[in-house]
Amino acid sequence: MGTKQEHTRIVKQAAFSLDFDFCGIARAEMLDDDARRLEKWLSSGMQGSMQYMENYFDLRVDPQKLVPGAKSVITLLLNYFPSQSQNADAPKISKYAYGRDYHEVIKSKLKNFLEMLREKIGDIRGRGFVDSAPVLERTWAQKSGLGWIGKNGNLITKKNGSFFFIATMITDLELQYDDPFVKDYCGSCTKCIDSCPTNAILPNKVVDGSRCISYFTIELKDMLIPSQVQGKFDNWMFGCDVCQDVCPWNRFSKTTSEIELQPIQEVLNFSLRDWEEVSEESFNKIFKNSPLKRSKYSGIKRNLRFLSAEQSFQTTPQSSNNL
Ligand code: B12
Ligand code: SF4
Ligand code: SF4
Repeated sequence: MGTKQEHTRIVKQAAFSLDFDFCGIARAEMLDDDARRLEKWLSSGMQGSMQYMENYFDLRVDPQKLVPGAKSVITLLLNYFPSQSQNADAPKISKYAYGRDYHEVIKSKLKNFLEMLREKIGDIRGRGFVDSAPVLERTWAQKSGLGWIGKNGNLITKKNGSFFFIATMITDLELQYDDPFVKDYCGSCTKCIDSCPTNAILPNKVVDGSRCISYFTIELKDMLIPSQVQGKFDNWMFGCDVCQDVCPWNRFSKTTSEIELQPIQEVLNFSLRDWEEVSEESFNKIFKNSPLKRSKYSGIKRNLRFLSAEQSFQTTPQSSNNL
């Protein structure tokens, strides 16, 4: 077996031994088409107040600028589809946030991944990323053959749908590259576009981040959510899963076996009243390692106020808007 082949086998074996569900590899190269798409997205203001999306444009579209000498981008997927659901009357939380913060879970796996590769292959250079770095993770997943970008903007696997986190490792190791996933299995379906409560899904797989409920409930730091979206949140308090819940490919989701991602009991059991009454001290204690800490107590309270105003809005609808 050639060295490249042998190294590729080691990489994939290490990924599966750490319980990643899928692993694909792409050549580390400049992303020209994505640079154009990203530029258009930014110039249309679709990042809203997520200013970090405007930073490091050059690094975001060129892995060799992010990791000098980079040859390969390894993409790893981790399934987070939970086995249980929330209390039915509770304000809704996106499934990705049921368990422990995935940044922590995946960072520790990436550290072990690199150690395993160094042990078996030698002194390679590698940097692991999940979410917070200037890396176009969905693009790399598609380029590594793991799935296609759906009309809802998410990376969808044909085998198990889209409820996956994406992580990448950029390395100077030369590997065998997987074929990009060229097919698109959305066909004539438009369920996600038709169901998005805030009309954030635009044609050509463009999602306007600044209209997405996930943005309003998690990323927006203002103490007020704009009144234009009042009446549209459908009880989502943290994130939104509508465009994935309606996707026919998510019929094939299977429950995650990752222990760290098992739901925090309060996420499942809290009622609306519990959410309204929880103290800041208890919130910080219960959600210390949860993705909910990104919104902070004040953000969750803001979202609850918005949802409660929304209830009264729905009973007395006012002017319409074009969102
Ligand atoms: C900013 C961000 C957001 C913002 C903006 C969303 C957006 N559309 O960009 C907000 C806060 C709204 C958000 C929401 C969510 N997010 Co988010 N988000 C990110 C982040 C940090 C950057 C995304 C980005 O670069 N956006 C800029 C746009 C232009 O890029 P893009 O959407 O990725 O699109 C690129 C490709 O899809 C490709 N592309 C687009 N069209 C086409 C067409 C073809 C033919 C091809 C080949 C390629 C292609 O080109 C685009 C740019 O070049 C990534 C992590 C990361 N570093 O990548 C996570 C990430 C995309 N989010 C993730 C998740 C889970 C979510 C939510 C589901 C969370 C939730 N339940 O509330 C929602 C889903 C909303 C949606 N429908 O997109 C996951 C996606 C997993 C997956 N299976 O796809 C990621 C990868 C985080 C992770 N590490 O797991 N998110
Ligand atoms: S996450 Fe919700 S608001 Fe955002 S694009 Fe999907 S359906 Fe629309
Ligand atoms: S709901 Fe339909 S159009 Fe949207 S991503 Fe899924 S298959 Fe594609």
